Amino acid sequence: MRSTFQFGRFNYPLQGAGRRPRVMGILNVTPDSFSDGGNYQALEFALGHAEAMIEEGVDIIDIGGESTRPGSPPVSLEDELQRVMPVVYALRDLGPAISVDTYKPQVMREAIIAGVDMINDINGFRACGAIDAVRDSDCALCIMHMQSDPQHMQLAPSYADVVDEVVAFLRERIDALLEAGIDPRRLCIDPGFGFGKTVEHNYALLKATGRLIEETGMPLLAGLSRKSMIGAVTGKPVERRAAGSVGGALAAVAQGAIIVRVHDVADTVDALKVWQAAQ
Ligand code: 7PJ
Repeated sequence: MRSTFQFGRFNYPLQGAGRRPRVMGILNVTPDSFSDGGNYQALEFALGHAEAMIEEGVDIIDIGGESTRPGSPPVSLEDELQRVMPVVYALRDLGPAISVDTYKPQVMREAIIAGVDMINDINGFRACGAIDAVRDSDCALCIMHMQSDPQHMQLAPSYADVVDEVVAFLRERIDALLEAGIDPRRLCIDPGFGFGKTVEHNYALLKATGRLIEETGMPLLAGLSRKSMIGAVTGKPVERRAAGSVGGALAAVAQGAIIVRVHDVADTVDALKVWQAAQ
């Protein structure tokens, strides 16, 4: 494993005394059924949520303008930019690192101009123009594995060997980014829990966290917060999955994950402090 993770304005040690797991808080900027759908209301809500996460000790805020839950319809470029960019500009200088969750090259470009520290792409920078959009910057790049696409991925997930196939996919994407001249210190991987995977596939990947890191040589980000893999084990509905999600985050970190992407920032920060104190 290499020694640092270049994260835009930040530089995370991956070895030695400076190494510690980082908490990425999820900030969805999607107008929902109980608001009137107005952008202003969505912005106000998002900024309030971000302030709360900052108070709770979040390291990174991951801003997303498109729901990628199974079966979700895509969002237009214009709508995504109008949702995400005002939030990026409002949060950029408040302390935490800023990540944008997008697979659209034009959103990546705008976010990088605004100075974000990470582009988090559930599509693994496979869109035409995605690699060009991120090449000439110093932001971190999260390469996530997904089988199929958000509208179809949970219909019939199928693998001969899920760990082998995810490793092969991630290696191929890492090579594509490196061939474009991107500094390997900017890259991290993510197995993409819930993205074209059954509960069994998800746990096979979680158990293989150490192998994924070793076989790609990359730091790993784990996003399992409140997902169906947590509900399947606890029997809890999505609004009562915080403790189960903290358990999953600890399992990932104990096997070497450096970033956990979560909804429940305060609980995860506390759990990781105790875990870190026991190392
Ligand atoms: C993930 C993500 C994840 C990364 C979402 C949800 C679905 N980005 N974006 N990893 N999940 N890197 O949060 O339930 O697991 S959206």
